[in-house]
Amino acid sequence: MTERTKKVKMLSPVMKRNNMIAVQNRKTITDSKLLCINLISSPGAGKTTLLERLAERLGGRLAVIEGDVQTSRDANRVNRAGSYAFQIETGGSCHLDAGSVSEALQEMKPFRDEWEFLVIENVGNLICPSGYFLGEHITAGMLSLPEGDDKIMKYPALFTRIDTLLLNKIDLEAQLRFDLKRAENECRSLNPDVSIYRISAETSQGLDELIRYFESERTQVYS
Ligand SMILES: Nc1nc2c(ncn2[C@@H]2O[C@H](COP(=O)(O)OP(=O)(O)OP(=O)(O)O)[C@@H](O)[C@H]2O)c(=O)[nH]1
Ligand SMILES: [Mg+2]
Repeated sequence: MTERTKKVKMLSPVMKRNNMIAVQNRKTITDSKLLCINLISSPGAGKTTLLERLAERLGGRLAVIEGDVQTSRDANRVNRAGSYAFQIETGGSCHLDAGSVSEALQEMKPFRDEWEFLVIENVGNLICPSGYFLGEHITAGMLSLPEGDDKIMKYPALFTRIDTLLLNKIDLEAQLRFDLKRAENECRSLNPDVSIYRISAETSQGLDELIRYFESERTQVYS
């Protein structure tokens, strides 16, 4: 037996257990008619800044689970911007799994009636979070322009899996050599059904359209 074969055998029960808990998470989330989005990007792409802008607009309609290795800084930022946020500190793990989200959901109970959207900000990383289903309705991958337009093909596991690509920091387009069409075409070549939004969490460009998309997805899920 090769090392590679052994590794697959060891991982398989872990993923099976993760997926079983994720299905329970989905039930908890849908029982309260929340639309859940798992937001994944590299560190610093702008996930929390986007959540701050969404919190300013959605206020009590938005609940957030923050995943970080350490500190409650991101949950504090979202709270200050006007929405509920629960912080998970993974203590070293480079991604959230369904079990940690399940524990967070239990701590968050009772859910507030006004909540419509639950965004889970995953730990900043383009590799590890892509393997773990958390129970979300939408898996969103964010790529920010300063990271470079070549990243989609370099991290295909994530960009193949996502439902939605958020190209953030569009306000910096003039200063950077980032070919938006290249990134979009490469993502569509991996993932033909992906929906793509060009946004700036800094200036709020594109956020009205993004919120309309989340609202329409929620209506579709619960109609
Ligand atoms: N110019 C510009 N800067 C942005 C934008 N969005 C975020 N930033 C900046 O990018 C930096 C990182 O933003 P965060 O929102 O903390 O990034 P993050 O993805 O939450 O980072 P981690 O939680 O550490 O993974 C901050 O200095 C933000 O002000 C944007 O749309 N345009
Ligand atoms: Mg953050």
